[in-house]
Amino acid sequence: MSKTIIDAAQVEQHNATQRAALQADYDALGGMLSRRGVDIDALTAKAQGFAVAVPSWGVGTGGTRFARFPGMGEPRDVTEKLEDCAVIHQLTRATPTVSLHFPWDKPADPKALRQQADSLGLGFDAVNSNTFQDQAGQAHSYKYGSLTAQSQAAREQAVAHNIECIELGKTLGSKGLTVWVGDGANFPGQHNLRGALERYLDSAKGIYAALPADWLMYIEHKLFEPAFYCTVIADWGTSFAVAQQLGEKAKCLVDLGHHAPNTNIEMIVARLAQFGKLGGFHFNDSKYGDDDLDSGSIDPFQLFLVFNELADAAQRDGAAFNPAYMLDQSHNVTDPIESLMSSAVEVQRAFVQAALVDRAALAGFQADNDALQSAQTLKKAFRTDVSPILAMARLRAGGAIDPVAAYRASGYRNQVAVKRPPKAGASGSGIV
Ligand code: PSV
Ligand code: MN
Repeated sequence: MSKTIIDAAQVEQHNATQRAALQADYDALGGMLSRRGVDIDALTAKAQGFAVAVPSWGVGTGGTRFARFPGMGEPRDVTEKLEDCAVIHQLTRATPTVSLHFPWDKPADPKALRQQADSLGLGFDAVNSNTFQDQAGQAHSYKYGSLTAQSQAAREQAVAHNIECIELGKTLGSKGLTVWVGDGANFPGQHNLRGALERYLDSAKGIYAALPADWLMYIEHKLFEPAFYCTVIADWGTSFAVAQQLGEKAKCLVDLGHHAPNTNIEMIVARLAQFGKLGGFHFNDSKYGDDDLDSGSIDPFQLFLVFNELADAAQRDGAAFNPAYMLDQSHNVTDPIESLMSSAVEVQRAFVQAALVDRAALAGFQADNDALQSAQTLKKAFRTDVSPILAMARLRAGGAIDPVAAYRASGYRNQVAVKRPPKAGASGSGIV
């Protein structure tokens, strides 16, 4: 039995105050769904099987390019980050893994970190490399790129860092490496567009060669920022071409914020799934660009449509279809634990709503060219308030009926604020 950070009796006390109301809501929804031929308990069991990884960097206040306003009791190192991640999983029961970012989270003793995670009932999802920043004492700067740099020494250093991430990940029990580079150009003519991608491919092959047999390499694309004229891996087409060139263990990672506004992301998801290259997601939401807002906070319908494609792919491809679900958010005005819990629940909500789509009816309407009823079939699932299913899934798995309320009632933030005094000079800018 893993250790709980918040006293289990406190969570139980919170649940006791809401249990009867939840049961009434659950029974009402169950009756409504049974008239649609849906067994609510089967759906709740499905919800219990859902999991999304928490980004270690999400439990601190991210900040923007302009400033960072730290919150109380922020984790000061990776062990404290794991404690916060354990709280998120304890209350939501939907986040059993953590995605680490190196060198931000480089542990002094990787084995000890794995033991800490084990004792908290956590595991590790994909590890992330960082060649978008220079680290203290680094021999070669990434100012003009990393995997695509003109400097061979900088490229080799970036490849070596990714291989080091794989080695750390192996000790931690991770099974994947996510590679995102900010490489690109700010001026037309600054890069030879083809030459930069050739250098990327050459470097990426060096990383790919170091992947263990049961690992995946996730290639994450991003439209712009920090490069503002062109980014080397800017879109899913480039990501797909790279993944094809590298081989079976290379797949594409879709960060929802890394597209132009109004891009049809669900179609990108469908395309990548069709050709066996959908590796996974960084879930978040956005209004303008890579805003890293809480999942489902701006466009929950888009999130649902993404999961609708995932449900379709799962039905077609069965167990072989198993993309990695991760959050990637930056919190500036909320308690990061509350935001991450809410986001995990929103992603799980989209997953359950997509499971409610009557796929046979939809296929029939599509075959009849009945556009209106096809759209209504999706809307019917999307409009169903599955909150009681999500709450019951948490309750049955030992979590909190209302994670944010239980978290606030626990006083966790105030307790860690005492244990974790702010570091001098901890404000400033940047996501770190
Ligand atoms: C880049 O914007 C990104 O989405 C990548 O996943 C990074 O690893 C992450 O954000 C953290 O900066
Ligand atoms: Mn990302």
